[in-house]
Order: sequence, then C-alpha cells, then structure tokens
Amino acid sequence: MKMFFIPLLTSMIAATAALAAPAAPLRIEAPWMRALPGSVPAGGYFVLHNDGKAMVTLTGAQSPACGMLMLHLSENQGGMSSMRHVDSIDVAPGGTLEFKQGGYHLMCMQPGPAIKPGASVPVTLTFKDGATVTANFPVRDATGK
Ligand SMILES: [Cu+2]
Repeated sequence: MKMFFIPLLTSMIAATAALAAPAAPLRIEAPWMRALPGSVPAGGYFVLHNDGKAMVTLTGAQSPACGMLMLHLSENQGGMSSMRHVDSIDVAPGGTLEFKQGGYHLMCMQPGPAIKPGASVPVTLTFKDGATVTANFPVRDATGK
C-alpha cells in the first residue's frame, strides 16, 4: 500500500505547485506612451506575447490617465495616411502582437495631466474571454525620448 501512495502524494504536490504559480499566458513588453504637445491624443505602443495555448482576442484598453483609450490602426493608402478604430485583434497561441508607430497603436483620446514625459501610467488591456493584463507605460516625448 505504501508503495502505491507515495507516487500519488508526489503528483498531488506537483499539481498544487502548478496551481500556486500559474504561467502568465499574456505578457506586455516594451510599453510606452508618446505624449504630444497640447491636448493632441497620445499614442501607446507595446509588444503583447501570448504564451498560452489558446487564441486570445484583444478587445479594448483602459487607463485612468486617458479618458477613452482606443485600439487604432494606421494605414497608408495611395500616400494618404489615416487611422481607424479596430474592435478586436486576434493573437495566436505562441504569437505576438506589436503596437508601433505606423501600425496598431493605442490612442489616448483625452490625455490627462499624468501624460507627461518622465511619468508612467497604468494601462489595462482587456480580452474577449474577460482576461486582463496591466502594465505601467513610461511616458516619452514626441521624439520617443
Ligand atoms: Cu490613432
């Protein structure tokens, strides 16, 4: 009987350890906000890693520093650059999603006083399944410094 119970106990301990330290399936890397002079909307950039085994769908973003924070996509068609709102962006398992100048970006529509170079502001990304991931976004000036 003892020979039988020891391996069982070991596997139970292993399962408990796995629960105590869940792998973080979503990671934000290299976040930053680009503050522009005046009340011009600020852009937000980052790289999102989906380390999980399932597709995730980014559906929104929020920050107490921004009023409305939107998901935008910059496009260049026939030499005309424009941006549009996007409702959702899928990120494949093991995939990454890059928000960068000239592509997907966060648009901080009403930048508050916290959006100034040298500060940092929390941004929460929200997903279709209810998951959220929050990171502090350092604020840089228009040149990215
Ligand atoms: Cu925009």
